Amino acid sequence: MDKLKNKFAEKALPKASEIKEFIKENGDFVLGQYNLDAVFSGQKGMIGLITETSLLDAEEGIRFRGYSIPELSDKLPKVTGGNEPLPEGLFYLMLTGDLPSEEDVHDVTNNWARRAIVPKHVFNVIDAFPLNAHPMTQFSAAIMALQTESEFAAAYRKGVNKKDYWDYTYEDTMNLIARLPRVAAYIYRKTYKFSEHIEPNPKLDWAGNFAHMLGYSNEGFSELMRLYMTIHADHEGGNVSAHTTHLVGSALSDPYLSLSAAMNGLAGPLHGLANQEVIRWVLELQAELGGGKPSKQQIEDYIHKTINEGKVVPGYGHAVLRKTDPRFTAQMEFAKKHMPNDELVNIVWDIYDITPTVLGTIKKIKNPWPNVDAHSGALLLHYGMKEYDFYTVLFGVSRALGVLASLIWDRTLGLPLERPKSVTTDWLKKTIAAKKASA
Ligand code: CMX
Repeated sequence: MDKLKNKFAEKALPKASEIKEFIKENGDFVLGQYNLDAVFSGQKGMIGLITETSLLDAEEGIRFRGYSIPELSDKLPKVTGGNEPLPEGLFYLMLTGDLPSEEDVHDVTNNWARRAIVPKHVFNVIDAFPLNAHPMTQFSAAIMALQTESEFAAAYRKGVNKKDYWDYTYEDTMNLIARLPRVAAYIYRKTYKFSEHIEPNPKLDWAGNFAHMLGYSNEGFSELMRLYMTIHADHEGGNVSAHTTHLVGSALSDPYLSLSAAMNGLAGPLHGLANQEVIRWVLELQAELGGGKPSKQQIEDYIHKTINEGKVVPGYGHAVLRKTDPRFTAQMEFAKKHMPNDELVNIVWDIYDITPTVLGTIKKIKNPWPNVDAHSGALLLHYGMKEYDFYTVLFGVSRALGVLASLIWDRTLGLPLERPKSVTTDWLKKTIAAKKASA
């Protein structure tokens, strides 16, 4: 058993028994009530999921196992000479609940490097797509192609005992995370760089190696990838990609099937695709004005134009958050350090100055503040990654860390098939009418 698996088993198996006892003792505790509005508003705020890896607060933002992003920046190990947290460390923390030592993080890096070989047929599947296939379509399909390697699916077919599900889910998760950067970089180089592929360098950390395979040798870009892969990894359980992983996994679909499904959700413009939409929106604004830096008035006019055309302002708003997303702030801090004079970054900051006030005047919008996607594209463009259709794939590689760590917990806790009740509007009308009549 590898060291992380051993550590996880030591922590999680007793925890699973403890949680079973906790449910037995408190099963009848009432958590809340919901009304018809809640049902028609996408179940916002209804507690219906257990996710151990992170918890979101509307005002404060995300905490991973109790740690905020600034705390993680301070406490998670870094590469020698680096400033950004290593995503390996965040994965360790999300999985075990403990902060990793430098050595723990090193072990995870080596563990993933050992597992990183991608079978040839996966590359063939990617190569079969036309160049105009969206990178997220290619990414989701490539994860499906990787499913031939699922140890969970193979073990299930052989008749594995339920109590060992977590073990095979762990193996699939580790293999999948190890291989995703290679798969994603392959898609990037195939689609945009004439299929001039770059072999992995197993001596590098996971995110550093990803930057290398994408073809970016600037250390600033590697640092950005470490930060990016850390802050996008998890956002509690109800967001579309996390919930999808959990839902599909609840049918005992293996981690490959679950993650591929999640990536199809992440590819939606109200979720992860917003990161490409932000840059598209800013570039269109610039193009409309004939280039250069728009004035604040021009930005304000463009926001109004967007709203009047019945569209959303990408990168702003959130289903849970009611303040500036700390993931936005973390990227802003990075930009202040590495590229304070970058024109596009400064436009993003001007948009941040103006948009909350404008959106704040529209009553129906619950959160006028920026989310994670409002800033990321400008950072990537600064280092020369101009192919914005690829940005959501970067989000997807990172998101795998959180949702798959959660899936291991799902299988450890023996969480059941998810199956909420649905009703028809007719049923609601009849039920409400009957209740009113009897009152
Ligand atoms: N621009 C314009 N209108 C917006 C808006 C925005 N940025 N944010 C919300 N609204 C509108 C909604 O479209 C909705 O309008 P209708 O009632 O006409 O449908 C209304 O305001 C109420 O929405 P809400 O309750 O404030 O927000 P939701 O919880 O329904 O949706 C989100 C949240 C993120 C989908 C929404 O704010 C949005 O579309 N933002 C832009 C897209 C975006 O940045 N998505 C990325 C989110 C982060 C991520 O997952 O990566």
